[in-house]
Amino acid sequence: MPAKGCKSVAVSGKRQTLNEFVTSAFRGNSQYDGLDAVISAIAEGSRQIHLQVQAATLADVIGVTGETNVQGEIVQRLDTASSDIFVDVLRNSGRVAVIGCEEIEKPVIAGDDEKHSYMVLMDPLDGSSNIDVAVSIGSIFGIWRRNAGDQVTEDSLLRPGNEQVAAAYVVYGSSTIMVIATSNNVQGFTLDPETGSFAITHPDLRIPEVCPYYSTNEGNFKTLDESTQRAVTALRDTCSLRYVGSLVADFHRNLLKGGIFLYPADLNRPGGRLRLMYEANPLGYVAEQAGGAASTGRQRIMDIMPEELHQRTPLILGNKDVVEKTVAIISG
Ligand code: AHM
Ligand code: MG
Repeated sequence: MPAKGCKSVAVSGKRQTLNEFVTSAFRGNSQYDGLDAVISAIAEGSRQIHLQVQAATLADVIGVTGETNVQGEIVQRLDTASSDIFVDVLRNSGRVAVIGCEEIEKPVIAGDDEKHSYMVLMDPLDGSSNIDVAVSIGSIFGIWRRNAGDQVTEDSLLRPGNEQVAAAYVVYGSSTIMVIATSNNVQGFTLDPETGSFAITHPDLRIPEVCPYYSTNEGNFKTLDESTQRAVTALRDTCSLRYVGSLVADFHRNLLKGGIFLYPADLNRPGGRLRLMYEANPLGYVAEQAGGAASTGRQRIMDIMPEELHQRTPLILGNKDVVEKTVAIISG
């Protein structure tokens, strides 16, 4: 209930809801058959996580679990809760055959009859270092179609980003926003906390042609090779720095305002820091469908043939022209 004197704000009004959107965009379209159930499941999981994020300190979900995940990183309680929630809702959608997750070493096989026609790779809680300091965090999803008739195995997920049929992310920030991309189509929805449903607020997103911002961890500058240092120096001359430290929040900011995100390879992380399958591929897909680009500095992210579920990659992501100029300097 709102505090005395505060009016509750219903944001959805007469806007198209996410349910209406997925029903009209995907249902009855054989290319996207069943995708409405997958997206609705993600929306339901995000709604639950939004509530936990809002009440994090009070609900005792902040803190470490005492375990390390498959990346050797400290697992926050909210990481585990988010992973459990999304595995549950995706499994219950009845349309997902297999789930790959940052927090789970092996793929989770959810079903293999022909209705289970999608494969989802996810970072259920991106930006873990920002959980306990009330800074934006998020969830990221790449969605592939399963080859009809193929048996579902642990290797089924090892497919390149260019075969994704959709991708989505959620930012839990000053508001909770879900962005969904399919071929040449990127739509943003905001959660109405009053009703628990998402309503369209950012239709037909395109990354701006201007690129006023760059986002990178400047603290790593001295560990970059010489050509990457030159690329970052060039960005310093033309852009302002904005770095949240949650990939999904940095990317979302750049998608709305114009910008480029870089987590290149460096001396300490020769293979890069971020994960190919559930960070770079999905956000690379969203960027490309919105007119942007994603590269390792040598190769288009979408063209990488994955070798393992949790592999890392350098990532340069955002405004197409500026990504291309940056890649030219790095590889030049
Ligand atoms: P996480 O998925 O465990 O949260 O880690 C990934 C995060 C990204 O969100 C962010 O871009 C990056 O790590 C920040 O790394 P750094 O602290 O080295 O700048
Ligand atoms: Mg992450």
